[in-house]
This record gives sequence, structure tokens and C-alpha cells, in this order.
Amino acid sequence: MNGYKIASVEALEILDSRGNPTMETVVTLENGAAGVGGVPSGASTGTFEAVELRDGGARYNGKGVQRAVNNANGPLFEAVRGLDARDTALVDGALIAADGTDNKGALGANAILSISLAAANAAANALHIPLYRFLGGTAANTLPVPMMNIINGGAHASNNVDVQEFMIMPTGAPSFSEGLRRSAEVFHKLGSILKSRGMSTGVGDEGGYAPNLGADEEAIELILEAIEKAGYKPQEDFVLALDAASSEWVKDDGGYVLPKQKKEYTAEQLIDHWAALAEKYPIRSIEDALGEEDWENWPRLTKKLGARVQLVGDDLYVTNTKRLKKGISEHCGNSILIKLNQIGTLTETMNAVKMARRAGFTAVISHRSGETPDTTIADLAVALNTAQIKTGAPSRGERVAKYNRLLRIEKELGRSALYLGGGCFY
Ligand code: 2PG
Ligand code: MG
Repeated sequence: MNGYKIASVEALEILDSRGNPTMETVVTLENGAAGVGGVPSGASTGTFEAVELRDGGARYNGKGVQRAVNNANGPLFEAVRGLDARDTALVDGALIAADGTDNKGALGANAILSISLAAANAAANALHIPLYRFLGGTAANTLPVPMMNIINGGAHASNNVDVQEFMIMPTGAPSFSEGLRRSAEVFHKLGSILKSRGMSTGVGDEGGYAPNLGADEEAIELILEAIEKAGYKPQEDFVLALDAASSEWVKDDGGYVLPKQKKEYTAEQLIDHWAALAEKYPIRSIEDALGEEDWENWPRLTKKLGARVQLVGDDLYVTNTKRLKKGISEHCGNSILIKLNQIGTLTETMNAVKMARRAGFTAVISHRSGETPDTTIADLAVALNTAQIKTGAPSRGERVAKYNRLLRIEKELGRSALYLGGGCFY
């Protein structure tokens, strides 16, 4: 008897960090070992993401996931029953085949991902090794530089800020834990600056502050002030990263309009705008600087800024190797955002990172704006040595859970833990 075979799948409808339903699944093996997988959910979702199956109707305003739960407990369980959970590609292949569609729209990417994650966790538990070791083998030792979102705007906050995320990266720190400490200090300093000016210190979906501002640039100025007041030097100790999430800004004619400030840009003007910001401020990374369908202008952006700025494709690539392949050959950016639920299985997610690497692209492992306490992405970042992770502010339990998991991993790795700091971009 092979004790690593999948014996049962039990899916449950739970709530995410926004109070919307999502899924949590427990996979149990014949030897009794079990693993859990929790599925996140986005707000500024890309059009080309795998399908998150929702029930519709009145229950939970249409967002229930009972159908996805039934699919996990029924046909998807039948597809993986008796498979060796140590063989992640085998399990994921069976899940993909059971669904049979390109976008996992038949049984739901949420149902599929919850089993994919739970099976890997069950295998790691059965083998008595941590998940990062199970997924990454002996090479897994790199603690990621946090890309920490401390001012929230766009679809993640009800303020008047259009750029979705203003992030700090502790690239000058000697270790992950030191970088996390410095970042948390800057976060608190920013809070006291906002408070002293009578601005809101309420937080958005990812735990960053969400004040109303005169212009988006003011967010950058405030953050630089907070870095300095906390005793650190911009550029040397911290660089900045933005997620424009500009697919939310695209107009019917292909131009752009900021939904809150109502400011209009042509693609060319928007590229010039990013170039000017990156010239003026220590901005080292910009995500979704252009829209998910703007294949024509992404190469122009890359040409203009790619040598000095990490240009990350999130909605553009949706963790999908087909889209990434096209983007690599057409020089669209130089980095990919990696979100498990955009594609739906661990195997496909890891394949996207592999493809990015071969092309000299960086890969940033990311949470979603709707999260659970699941910490798989922390292990995944270490397993794949991606050296960067985006997982929100050091506030809100579902964000902090990932940072705390990384602290534990760092401790466990001891002297073999590697932190690349500014080297994370290469
Ligand atoms: C993003 C993500 C995570 P959402 O755009 O990068 O920060 O947001 O999960 O809402 O897509
Ligand atoms: Mg994004």
C-alpha cells in the first residue's frame, strides 16, 4: 500500500478578508497525513484570469461558492482519489483534465486550486518536511524582499487615489527580518504623519493607509518623508514600487482615464508620466503601467524604462504561460506577477516562474486583495527563490500571517537563509 495516496477531499465555504465567500479544502492521505488549502480572491481581476466559480442568486449577493465546493467534493475528488500526493504535477494534471476547459470554467479554478494546494501541503506533512522544501528541494533558501503596500488606492480603497498600490522595498536591509522590521517602522511613521495632519489612518483592503490626497504623487512624498523620519535613506535603504493596475483605467478608444481624478492620458502620455515619476523618485518597479490588452504600447514602455525599472505584468500575464510567451517575444515588460488563483494549480504557477526565468524576467509572488490566513505563498517564494513577495502592509491578520511564516522560515533556515536586498531585481 502506498500511504501517500489521496484518500479524501473535504471542501468548505469560508469567508475571505473582505467578508466574501471563498473555499478551504482539506486533503487527507491514506497514511492519515492531511493538508489544507485556502483560496484568495482579487478585486482588480484581469479579464484573462482562470474562472472563479460563483453561485449567483441572492445568497451572499451572488458570491457564494457552494457549486465550487460541490465540485471539489464530487468530480474533482473522483479525479484525484488514489493518486500519489507527492507527485504534484500528476495531481494537478488530473484536476486540469477533469475540468477540461482552457480557463477552468467548468469546475472552477477556486475548487481546483484548493485541492492543488491542500494536496501539496498534505504531501509535505506526510514527508515531515516544510512546504518550501517539498516544492523547492535543497535549493530553496531565498527569503524574499517584501514589496510592502503601505498606501492603498484604486479598487482597494474608497479614497480618491487612482494608483492602486504604493509600496516600499527594504532593499538595503541585511536580512528578511531586519527588512520587515524597518518596513514596519516606516509604516508606523507614516501613520503618525497622517494623524498629525488630520488625515485618515483607516486602512484599505491590503492593510495600507487609504487617505484622500491632493494628487497621487503626494502619496510618494508622504512615504519618502516617513522613510526619512524613521531614520532611513530613500534609494539606499528603501526603493519604491507602484502597482497602477491601469487595466482599470482603459477607455473604449484605447486611451486611459483615471477613474477617480478623471484625468485623461494617451498611452504615450502615460508612458511619459511613468518615466517622469521614475526620474524624480526612487521608483524601482511599476506593475501594470499599461492595460492588459495594450500589446502595442508595452514594448514602447519597455524600451523607454526597462533598463532601470522593473516592469511587472499582472493583469497582462495572469500567471499564464501562453500570455507570458507572447509578452516575452514581444518585449512586454521584464517581470511577471505570480498569483496562484489566476491560473489555478501549483504546477502551472511554477511553470510560469520557470518560463519567466529562462527569459531573464523576474517573478514576484503575490497575494490577492481578498485573502485567507493561508501562508502557501510565503513558502512558494522561498521554494522558487523568486526573491520578491507582494503581500500587503504589516497590518490585517491575513497579510501578517505571510510575513510571520517567512520569519519562521528564516529562523529554520538559519545560516543558509539568503536575502538578496537590491540584488532581487536581477
Ligand atoms: C494586484 C492584486 C494584489 P487584486 O492587482 O496586484 O495586490 O490586487 O487581488 O485585487 O487583483
Ligand atoms: Mg496588480
